[in-house]
Amino acid sequence: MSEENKLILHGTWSSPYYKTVELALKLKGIPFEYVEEDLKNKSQKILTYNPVYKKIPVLVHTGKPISESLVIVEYVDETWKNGPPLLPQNPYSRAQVRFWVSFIRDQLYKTMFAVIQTQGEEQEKAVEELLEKLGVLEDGLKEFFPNIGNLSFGNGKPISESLVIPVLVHTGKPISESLVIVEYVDETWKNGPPLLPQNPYSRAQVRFWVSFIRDQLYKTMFAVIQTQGEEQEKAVEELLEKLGVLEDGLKEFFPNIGNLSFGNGDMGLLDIAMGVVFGPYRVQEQVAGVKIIDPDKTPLIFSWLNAISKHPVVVDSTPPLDKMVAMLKIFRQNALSSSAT
Ligand SMILES: N[C@@H](CCC(=O)N[C@@H](CS)C(=O)NCC(=O)O)C(=O)O
Repeated sequence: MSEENKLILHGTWSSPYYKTVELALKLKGIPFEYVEEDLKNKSQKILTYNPVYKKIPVLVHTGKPISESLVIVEYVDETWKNGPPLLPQNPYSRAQVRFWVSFIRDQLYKTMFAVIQTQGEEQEKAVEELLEKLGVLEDGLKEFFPNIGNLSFGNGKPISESLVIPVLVHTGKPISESLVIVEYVDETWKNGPPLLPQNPYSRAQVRFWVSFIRDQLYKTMFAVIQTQGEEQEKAVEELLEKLGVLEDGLKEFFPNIGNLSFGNGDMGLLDIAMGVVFGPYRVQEQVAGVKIIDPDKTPLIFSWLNAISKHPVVVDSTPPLDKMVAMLKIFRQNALSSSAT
């Protein structure tokens, strides 16, 4: 392998997330160098390559690191077009694969671990929950992958997702999960402006930061609105810390985000993910009675949110301010009174 095409995978043999990437690379026939990491004593490389989560797997391609197993798999599929595809070509089938992969990861993994980590009555409950979720998966497979007994492409060829194992209705076919829908829209309508960049590494960065915003920021923002006193102070502190992590990531990967994530005034998936929760941050600050977006501490995020709020599509679809304030006040009040009882 030439130096500039060097591919290094950092992992731990027992990790399902590492296995996801290992299988994807092997199925595509891509040679790589493997570095086993000791998670109890993480190497400096992991801390540098994945400063946000400090987790494996990390794939390093031509010196550039990519984190998060499913982001890596999509990157691999988009970069090496020669080997067998890891996702089907048809946008609707791709949406189904992404939907069920996220169901497996968000619902099944956790419940499976709960079964292993418990005993007695607690374990019985976990088993019941797992069986119920497996039933949901079984029904989904019956509908969307009836030939999965012959793997998910139905042709006997293994692909990684079969191993790792709002609703949009288009031509009568439903698609669920907001981020799955956005990728479907981008792949189906090619005429309008793209929602993801074309370059696979930039796409991986967008997917990584979208999942950070969704998994880390949304929850903490809601915690700020739903709490008060000391509990709220803690939530604000956590949110500011996470916004700092995002600010650093933006500085490195999207330095022109003050002019939106494409850098040219166009909005894409990353701007949508941030805009839907943090777009009305002034309303949230007013209702929660705290300051969240500080132009001194997080100047890029501040200018980014301003650009999002001025985009004509956003201006057109933003509800009246007083309506948002009233709705959020009720939301906060309900949360505070239910936590008081
Ligand atoms: N969402 C991540 C999860 C990765 C993950 O949880 N990795 C674990 C090993 S299984 C890890 O590195 N843990 C170290 C830590 O939490 O400090 C992915 O899909 O890659």
